[in-house]
Amino acid sequence: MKVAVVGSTGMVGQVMLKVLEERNFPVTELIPVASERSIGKKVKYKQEEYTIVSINDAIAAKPDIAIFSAGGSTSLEFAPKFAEAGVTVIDNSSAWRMDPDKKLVVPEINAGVLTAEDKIIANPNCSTIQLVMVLGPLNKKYDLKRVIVSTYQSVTGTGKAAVDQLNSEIKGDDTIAKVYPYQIFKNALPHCDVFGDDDYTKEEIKLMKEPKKILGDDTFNLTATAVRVPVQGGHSESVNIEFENEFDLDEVRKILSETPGVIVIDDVKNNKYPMPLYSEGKDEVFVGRIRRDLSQPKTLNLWIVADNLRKGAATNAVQIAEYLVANNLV
Ligand code: 11C
Repeated sequence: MKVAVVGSTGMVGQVMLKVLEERNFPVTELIPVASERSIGKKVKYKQEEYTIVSINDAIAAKPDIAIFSAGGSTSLEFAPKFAEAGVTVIDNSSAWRMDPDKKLVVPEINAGVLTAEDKIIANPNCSTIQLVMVLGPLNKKYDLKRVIVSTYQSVTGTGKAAVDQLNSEIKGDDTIAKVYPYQIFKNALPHCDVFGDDDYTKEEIKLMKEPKKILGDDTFNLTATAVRVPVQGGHSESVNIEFENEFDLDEVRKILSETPGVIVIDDVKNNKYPMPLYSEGKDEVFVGRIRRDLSQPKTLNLWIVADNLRKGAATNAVQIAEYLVANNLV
């Protein structure tokens, strides 16, 4: 496969290259793409250096697959141009996710919706991916009624400048330009992405809409509060799930343990539960603190953690590419 990585110098782009390499994706030619100022620079892939090219040169090179992580406006402008050239685009931005003609895919949950006709495929938001990895199998068994999710999101979700802000604040250096409206070190900001007219942030709206599309089910209600915390390893989520049907806690643990890509860490007597520090660099979604909501029947509380740059972005995109290759859809 000839593979273009658009946004190859960004935080997610760099992890894309790492994940393609680690998973031994059948890359016959790598075409790294980045903004004007990076053209001509090199990126490393499998011990070799590849020269960064312009996005138009990448289209002219006609890759089989282009994995985009370059922001919504680049995706809106260029994904259709790649698609017209016959390239299958896997797009990590929010540009196409809710477009009714585009598939929004978490392979373990809904890869079956993909066909060879899908030329622009959307990769969901990071906090959505880890949520649906848990909601999907439980919905099948118990039927979701209402979900309340509160997130604790890593600064890596905002990008390198946010990581730099946190690290500067830890060192007591206050001279760096701030990405967030407030200090993030020693703080928690109930503010991920921008606020809309409805007083929800864009991140919260993504969390409320994307799971229904991925699960192909809009019969349940979902509400979200997204919070940025001074953490780097991954996003965490406290999730309250009300089902239509009664559940058994041991069965819930069994279902989740048997879900590919999910690891249950739930042994509170020994202080074992998922944490972002230990999810960093891992491809799985970790779930723990699985317990009944004592305030009402048929309701579960749990805690989900995943590396937002891996399963939340790069790994999920590469898994989509793997599925396309394995099923001759590209
Ligand atoms: C965050 N979830 O942590 C965001 C980053 O729509 O793909 C990814 C934004 C997106 O701020």
